[in-house]
Amino acid sequence: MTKKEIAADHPTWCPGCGDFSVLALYFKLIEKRKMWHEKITTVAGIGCSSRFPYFVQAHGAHYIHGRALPFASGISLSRPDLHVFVFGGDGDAFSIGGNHFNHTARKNIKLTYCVMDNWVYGLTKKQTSPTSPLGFKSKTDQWGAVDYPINPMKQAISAGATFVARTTHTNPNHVLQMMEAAMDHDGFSFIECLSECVEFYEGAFDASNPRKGGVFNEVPKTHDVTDELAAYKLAGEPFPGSFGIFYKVNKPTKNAKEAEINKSFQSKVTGLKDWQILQKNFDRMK
Ligand SMILES: Cc1ncc(C[n+]2csc(CCOP(=O)(O)OP(=O)(O)O)c2C)c(N)n1
Ligand code: SF4
Ligand SMILES: [Mg+2]
Repeated sequence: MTKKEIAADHPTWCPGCGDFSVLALYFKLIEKRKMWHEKITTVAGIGCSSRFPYFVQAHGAHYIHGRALPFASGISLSRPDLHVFVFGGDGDAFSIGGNHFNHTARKNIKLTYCVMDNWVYGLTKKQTSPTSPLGFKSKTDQWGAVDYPINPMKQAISAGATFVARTTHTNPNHVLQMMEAAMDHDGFSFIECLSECVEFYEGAFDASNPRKGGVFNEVPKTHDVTDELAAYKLAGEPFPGSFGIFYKVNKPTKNAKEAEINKSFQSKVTGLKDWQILQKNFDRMK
């Protein structure tokens, strides 16, 4: 597929929004990997960033706020031939969807979750999000945020995600690199992508952008991506921290485990029609 074939509606984001960059690189990924239309699944919750599936001409769903991951898990478990991509914001992922984030990570469901973190609720016009830094003035914290922000990288690692990476929309090559590596990972792959909200949090990530006088440091080459403690330490660096793959390990996925159960069960029901198998299950539950 080419970008021309895969682009749908014109994105409704504000001019200059970081989310444009993530979408452009998703198109690039699809082009580069020569993915077929019917093999692309793009799922999102609610938020500016979650409007993502509208702009992709392929299968996808703009689902309920914070519930993109359970919906995407169902697709991933029932359609092993698809790669499932989930896009969303920091509010969608870590506020209302915080519990699903932890559980999808620990279950190691094969999908790629890219959180476009802008440190604010953009769609609803500037409320404090779980990643807003202390002191951030918003409509919900007019004197400045008092709650300690969460650290998405630490949270992903401790929840059991098997691929954890960090990137920023101002470095397109790096975003693409992270998306490719995430897609190739057999398990739950999580990317925190800093994506500036130019409307409600302008300049939030300048310190990570060399064009704005900041620094973009890649994860040191000596870093062992299988070392959980080292990954956790990287995640604890003060902003702007490091960018790249913090953690990556191979563990059996829920997909593989369920496929195994299905295979062994199928031998017990050979010759039966689907509805008879279902009936058997209902009878068992009586
Ligand atoms: C159940 C429910 N609660 C609240 C809302 C209102 N709401 C819509 S988007 C959003 C937060 C969006 O923030 P984020 O996920 O960070 O996305 P962004 O717009 O910043 O990309 C909220 C609170 C909703 N749509 N549904
Ligand atoms: S409000 Fe912010 S996050 Fe939403 S489209 Fe505009 S710049 Fe992007
Ligand atoms: Mg946000």
